[in-house]
Amino acid sequence: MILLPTLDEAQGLAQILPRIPVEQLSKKGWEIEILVIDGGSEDNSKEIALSHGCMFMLQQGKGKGAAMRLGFHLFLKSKCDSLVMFDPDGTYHPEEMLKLLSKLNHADVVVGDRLRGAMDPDAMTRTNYFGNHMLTWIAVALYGLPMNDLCSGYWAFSRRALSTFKLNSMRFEIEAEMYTSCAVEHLGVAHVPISYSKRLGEAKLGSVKDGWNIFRKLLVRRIFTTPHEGRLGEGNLTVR
Ligand SMILES: Nc1nc2c(ncn2[C@@H]2O[C@H](COP(=O)(O)OP(=O)(O)OP(=O)(O)O)[C@@H](O)[C@H]2O)c(=O)[nH]1
Ligand SMILES: [Mg+2]
Repeated sequence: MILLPTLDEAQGLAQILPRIPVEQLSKKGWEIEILVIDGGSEDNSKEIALSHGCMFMLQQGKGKGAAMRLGFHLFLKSKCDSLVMFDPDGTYHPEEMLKLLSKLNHADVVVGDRLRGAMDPDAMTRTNYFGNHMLTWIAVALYGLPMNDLCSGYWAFSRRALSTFKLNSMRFEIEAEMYTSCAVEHLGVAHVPISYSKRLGEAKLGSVKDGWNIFRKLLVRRIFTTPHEGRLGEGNLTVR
C-alpha cells in the first residue's frame, strides 16, 4: 500500500501520481493500492486522486499525524504486507520507492535520507536544513538509535512495524514519534539516500512552531515511552 497525506496538494498529486513505478513494482511482485488521506483540501486534490485510481479518504479534523495514523489503521485492516508513505508535494521522488522497498527484506522500517542524498539547491530553506540536522542529532543523543534524517517524509514499513508502533501524534511530530517507537520496540531501521526537490504548492509546516513540537515529542517519549491512551482529539486513533 502507498499512503499519501494531502492538504491542498492538487499540483503535487498531478505531478507525482503518474510517476509511481507501477509496472516495475508489479514485475517485482508488488500489487499496489494507493490511499490518499486528506485533511479537507479546498482545491481539486480529491478529483485528481480519484482520476488516478487512488482510494480517497477525508480524515476527521486535521493534522498530518492524525492522517498517517488513520492510514496505518486502515493498512492493518487490509491484506497488504508493506506500506510506503511519502508527502505528495513534489519534494519526494516516487521512482525511489523501489530502493526503500528492497531494503524491507532486511529491516522493519526504511527511512529515506534527504540529508545525505541528492538535494536540489533550492529544495530546503536554511532554517529547515539546520532544524532537521539539530532535531536528528537530539533524537540520536536521547535514544541512541542511529538516524540520519529524523523528519524525512519518505518511509517504508513492514506489517510487523506498523502493528508494533504506539503513536498519538496529531501533526508534524509523527515522524519523530515513529523513530522513538522504533527505538523503544527495538525495530530494525535501515536508511537509504534519496533525492529531494523544491515543493509544489504551499508549505503547511511552520518551521519554528512545528520544530518545537517535534523537540517536545522527543522529550516526552523519552520519559513516557507509550502514549497516553485517554488523550482525546479528532482523528486520534491509537495504532496497535
Ligand atoms: N491529511 C493531511 N495531510 C496534511 C495535513 N497537513 C499537511 N499535510 C500533508 O503533509 C505533507 C507534509 O506537509 P508539508 O507542508 O509539505 O511539510 P514539510 O514537507 O515538512 O514542509 P516543506 O519542506 O515546506 O514541504 C504534505 O503532503 C501535506 O499536504 C493535514 O492536516 N492533513
Ligand atoms: Mg513537504
